[in-house]
Amino acid sequence: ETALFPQQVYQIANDIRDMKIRGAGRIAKAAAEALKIAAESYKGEDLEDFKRYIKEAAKLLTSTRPTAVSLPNAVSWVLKALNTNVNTLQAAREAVINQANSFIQYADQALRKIAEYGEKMLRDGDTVLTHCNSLAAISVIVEAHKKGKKLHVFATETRPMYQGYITSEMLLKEGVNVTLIPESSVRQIIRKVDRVIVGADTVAANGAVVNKIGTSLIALAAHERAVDFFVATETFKFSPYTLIGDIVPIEFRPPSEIVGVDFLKSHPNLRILNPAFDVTPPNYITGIITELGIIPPKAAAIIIEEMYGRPVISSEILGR
Ligand code: RUB
Repeated sequence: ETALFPQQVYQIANDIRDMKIRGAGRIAKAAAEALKIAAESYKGEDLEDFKRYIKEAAKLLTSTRPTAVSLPNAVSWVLKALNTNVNTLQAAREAVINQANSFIQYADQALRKIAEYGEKMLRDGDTVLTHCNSLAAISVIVEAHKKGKKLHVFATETRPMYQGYITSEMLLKEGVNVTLIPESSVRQIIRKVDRVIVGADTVAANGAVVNKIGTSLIALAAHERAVDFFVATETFKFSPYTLIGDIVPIEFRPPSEIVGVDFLKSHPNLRILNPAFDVTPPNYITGIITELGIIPPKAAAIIIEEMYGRPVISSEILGR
């Protein structure tokens, strides 16, 4: 059987699943890129077949990881190309490629805006704590550093996959002072911290933020000492699905990420849970830094409505 998609498309899907490509923003951009590659290398000659093919590629990509809503949002953005009035294969192919490019461009611009707005939340001399590896959070820190603010950053290791190493390297490369800490030390370290800034995988309509496991414990520790807790995120991580009552699915990853295979084998009755994300309630969040401005978490539903429109209710139901 011959493969439906070019090898590169499967490669991107696998790299997202295996976390070689990771972080909600990067996953979204990679998915848009994959749809573009799929469109470019479509070999058939039929418009309807092309539409099915692109939707199949969309399904492959969104099935890779469940939690970050940036993934289905990016894919929907590109699939809009098929809803517009495209009557020929050539037009449909071009529309998909254009939509993919526009998403990637939007994502890059959004990060620059987030850096520009978020930078103002950090003051000269601040000690900042961040968790996991978020490009949005890092761009804020780096922008403040470039503006000449002297910062010190605590980066959590982020067990079990140690994304804190990536964060530390990125910040060191930009000349920012970094101290790596285990996340279990956060309640001890928080007394030295002026601001917490993290990224998001999904923002729910009620303003709750889903991010790397451990984020909500950090928020709790920050709340206890009234330390400002910011979330930096593009609006394509806001979930339109939560506005109509859907729950954000939390990804559980394999036990082998937590313990060695030998230990697992020698304790067959030991159960291991490895949730990859948790939920931070809105009242623990000072502000959400987006490319549209810095909003209180309670305004999340307004952003969702602005981006995706209100859920449609037929006039019949409304009785008008
Ligand atoms: C990554 C993670 C990041 C967000 C935001 O989890 O939780 O904080 O995705 O990142 P994982 P960004 O490593 O499991 O993908 O701001 O880069 O989108």
